Amino acid sequence: MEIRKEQIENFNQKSLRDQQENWDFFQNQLVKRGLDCSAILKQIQNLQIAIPSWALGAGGTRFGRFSFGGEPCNLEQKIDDVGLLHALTQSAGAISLHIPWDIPKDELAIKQQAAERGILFDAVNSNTFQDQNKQKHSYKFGSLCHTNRAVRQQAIEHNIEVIKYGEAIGSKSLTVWLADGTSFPGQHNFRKAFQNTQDSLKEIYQHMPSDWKMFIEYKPFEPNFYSMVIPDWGTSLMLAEGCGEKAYTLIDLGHHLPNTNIEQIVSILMMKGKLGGFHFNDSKYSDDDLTCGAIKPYQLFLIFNELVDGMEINEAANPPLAWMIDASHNLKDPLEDLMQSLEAIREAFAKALLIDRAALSIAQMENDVAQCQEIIQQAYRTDVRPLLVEARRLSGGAIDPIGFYRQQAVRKQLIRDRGENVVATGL
Ligand SMILES: [Mn+2]
Repeated sequence: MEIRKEQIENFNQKSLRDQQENWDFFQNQLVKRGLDCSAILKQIQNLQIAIPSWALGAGGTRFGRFSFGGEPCNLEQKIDDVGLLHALTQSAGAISLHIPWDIPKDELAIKQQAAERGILFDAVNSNTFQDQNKQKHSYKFGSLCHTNRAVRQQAIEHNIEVIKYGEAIGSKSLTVWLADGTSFPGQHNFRKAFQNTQDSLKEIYQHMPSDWKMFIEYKPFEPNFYSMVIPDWGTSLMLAEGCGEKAYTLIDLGHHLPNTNIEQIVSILMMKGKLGGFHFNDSKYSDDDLTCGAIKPYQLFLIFNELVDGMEINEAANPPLAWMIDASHNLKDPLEDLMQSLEAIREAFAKALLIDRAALSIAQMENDVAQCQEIIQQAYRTDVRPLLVEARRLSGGAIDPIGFYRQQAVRKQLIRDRGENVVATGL
């Protein structure tokens, strides 16, 4: 289904006056602080977050999966869903494909369908963490790190194939996440596993077009519980540097041990020009894949503080980042959940843009610790919702996307069109 512009405009009518009042009040606050409203508004409008093709259906846990009804069961329907999200929020202008779950069959038609909805193709993701039908060698004991050269070669060739699919649809980057690791001490020779992985990545890297980037994602544990070949940002950075200048580290918020200072990692990687991409989600314990901002919104803001700092101060060093939501939806309607995530990301970004960086720098130089906190929290405590709504409204989106979605009973229509018992591809 498609949402027409007039539908959104009609829906917005009833809250236009309230929004105007809120926006006037907000603008006054910003002017008093000496901030440039129109520049900030533009930055919010320009922030586009990719939706992964595997996040549009119900996610499962290893104990079970509960379907929703109306889930997209092919790539075309997934692009439709992202189109719907983008029409309402004006901030989901990209989709990230997972191969082989979502192989484009008719690339031209897929590209055209996406273009009509204002959707670009973000990074393509390879999958060597499960075995596919008719696959010759198993990844049970690893892929790019495997002790057997033939298994490594098969995994390398899969990644090269993913690059080819990506090229055909206009992607410009490859994300590699490996489940490779061990669950028992002694199972691996750590050095050999690392070296095999480095050599395999180098070979994949050689097959990337010159305007492509490779993102290397890390994770401390799971599915393996004793060691992972790429457990942390340091290892990812070493591998990226070993490959070359087009290889970067990718941070997934859920891929850290509890209480890791992720914002510090962001800061240092950006200083080195080696932060390539970002996967957003939230968690209480580990890789919980919950809605962004649902558990630790202050941490998300502090991360954006460093991202904004890195983008503004260090613009030349670090290339533009690839943003993506990497969450899973076990309880909520995936589309509503994604709208909540998009809004939490925009909120953290907007608040980070309000930080008085010149004053913060002075307070830091003077070691005025209380003042540093005052400056940071002054921005954090600002209610930026009128700004988020205004940016979305000006771009043609809904003042209240979830309100629109519910009023129009979109999920009901999707169930009517696609059926109650359909299951999206993915985990
Ligand atoms: Mn991820």
